[in-house]
Amino acid sequence: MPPMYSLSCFLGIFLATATHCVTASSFEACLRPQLSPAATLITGQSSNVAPRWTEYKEFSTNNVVNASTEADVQAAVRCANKAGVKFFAQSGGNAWATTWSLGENDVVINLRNMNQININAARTSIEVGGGAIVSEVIDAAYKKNTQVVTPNCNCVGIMGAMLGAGYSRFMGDSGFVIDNVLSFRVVLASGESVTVSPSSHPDLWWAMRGAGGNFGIVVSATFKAYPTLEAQNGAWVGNLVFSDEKIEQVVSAVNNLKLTSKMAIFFYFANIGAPNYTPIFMVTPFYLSGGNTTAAMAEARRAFASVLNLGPLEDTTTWTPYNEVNAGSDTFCVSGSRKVSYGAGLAQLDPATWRTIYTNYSNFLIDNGGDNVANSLVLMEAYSLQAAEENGDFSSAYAWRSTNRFNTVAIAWYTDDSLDEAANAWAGEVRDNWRATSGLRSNSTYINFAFGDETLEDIYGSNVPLLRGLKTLYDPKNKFGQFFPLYE
Ligand SMILES: Cc1cc2nc3c(=O)[nH]c(=O)nc-3n(C[C@H](O)[C@H](O)[C@H](O)COP(=O)(O)OP(=O)(O)OC[C@H]3O[C@@H](n4cnc5c(N)ncnc54)[C@H](O)[C@@H]3O)c2cc1C
Ligand SMILES: *[C@@H]1O[C@H](CO)[C@@H](O)[C@H](O)[C@H]1NC(C)=O
Ligand SMILES: *[C@@H]1O[C@H](CO)[C@@H](O)[C@H](O)[C@H]1NC(C)=O
Ligand SMILES: *[C@@H]1O[C@H](CO)[C@@H](O)[C@H](O)[C@H]1NC(C)=O
Ligand SMILES: CC(=O)N[C@H]1CO[C@H](CO)[C@@H](O)[C@@H]1O
Repeated sequence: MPPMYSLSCFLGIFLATATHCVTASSFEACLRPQLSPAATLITGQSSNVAPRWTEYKEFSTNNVVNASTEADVQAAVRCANKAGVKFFAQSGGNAWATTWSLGENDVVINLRNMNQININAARTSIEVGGGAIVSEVIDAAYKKNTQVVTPNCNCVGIMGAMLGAGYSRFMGDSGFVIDNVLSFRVVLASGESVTVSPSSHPDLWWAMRGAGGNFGIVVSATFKAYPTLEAQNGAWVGNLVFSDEKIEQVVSAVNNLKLTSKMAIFFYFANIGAPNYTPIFMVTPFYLSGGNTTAAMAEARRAFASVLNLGPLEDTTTWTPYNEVNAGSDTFCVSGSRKVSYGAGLAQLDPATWRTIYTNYSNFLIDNGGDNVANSLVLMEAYSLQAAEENGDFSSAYAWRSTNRFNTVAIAWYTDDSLDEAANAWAGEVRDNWRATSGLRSNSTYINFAFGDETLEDIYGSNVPLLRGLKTLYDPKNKFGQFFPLYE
């Protein structure tokens, strides 16, 4: 083999003439004999896994390992290390940040088929495979009349969300997804597997719950589950459509709303399409109600009276079973297209800022031909942080547990890459607007909502030095270097 080949592989340069790089084929030769019967290694240019949520800055690798067992994941990590190629663990495929540096010869370890779910007899704990997504966990829990704290969109990978914190409308009584995990099995950078829990590798237990992408691959995890009755396994949820004239009043009411443990509230600017592309202003309240009864509905409406009293044009709120609560956001889950997404955390909602954002969003739609960017949207989410705060700011590496009362994201959604510049300009300006009136001392952004250009302090806060120390201990060569890496 000419030395040129291995050098180009090392540099990650794509050579059209080289059918197989030395490093790539040595990865294959190393891994194939070790894979379990149900696992597959897919190589070549058509080997990309199913489209990721966004194609913007999407990576493309020629090696995908469909892992099936913990040993498959260990072997993939060890062989990648041996061959000198980078690897990336994927479960739901939704992360939108632009921090990747994967090349053609690198490896995706696809965990998606490791989606086994076991609920214990008491229905108080659930063991979940490293590639399971939200809908799979909810469907299993619903059948057993129990509830699990999961993200609000069916397509999201449980572990992908959990490693950053995991916001959920069900979190008011029990905290983030990271507050509900009991232990996890992790493959480290060396290929060694360990159990991580409060009593086993407590340093990783702290670090992985907030900065998890830097330390290991979770092959399974056990979470708390909350038994309930079928008739009570659900929530009051729906859409309130407001006239845009009420933006200031509604924003102010949401800002002043005290979110008790059963409550959550989102609002959106979305596009209703041709001919005017006038944005719609929609609010989606959520109340963890005690079933489909008149009394429970009245309790939910009382909790949101300050918003409901502002007179929505449309109100579709209704009791919804647990396994259908996320259905309203299924359109948000659709993969493919370019989705340039800039997020920010806020301590307050400033009505004038939201007016500016509404106007600029409207202009963005019109200036870019409406239909070309039709699914673009602006989103605000507010959760009850009651239980999360009780656990204390230092209980995990997630730095913004009690400071980010609101999480926001502006998403430019389109297919034509000639719109990249306009998309970044618009969504970036929305983020500037949010940051300027956030009420926070720093630009504190939830890792899973961040764009990718943030500083490490924006993401990890004052935990950066401690996390870097642990990174040196567990991953000195920065093998887990694809998602907001603590080292360049
Ligand atoms: C439609 C949509 C809805 C969302 N809703 C919510 C929400 O309600 N609450 C919330 O908190 N966030 C939400 N998010 C953000 C979400 O948490 C992030 O996009 C998250 O990174 C997605 O994880 P994934 O497994 O789907 O994606 P992936 O791209 O597969 O993974 C994300 C990151 O986690 C790593 N990773 C994935 N699985 C593992 C594993 N088993 N072990 C180690 N590393 C792993 C990957 O390497 C990558 O760095 C949403 C995002 C989208 C697109
Ligand atoms: C690999 O797994 C994905 C699911 O993530 C599946 O769609 C694909 O068909 C699998 N490929 C092979 C060759 O098994
Ligand atoms: C809730 O109760 C109302 C009134 O009894 C009924 O019309 C509706 O179908 C019920 N909803 C669900 C999801 O069961
Ligand atoms: C926050 O980000 C804005 C740009 O969006 C920047 O001007 C400002 O200096 C940043 N604030 C801090 C404290 O770094
Ligand atoms: C790009 C764009 O339209 N920006 C505008 C957003 O709104 C503010 C306030 O109205 C204007 O000053 C910006 O020019």
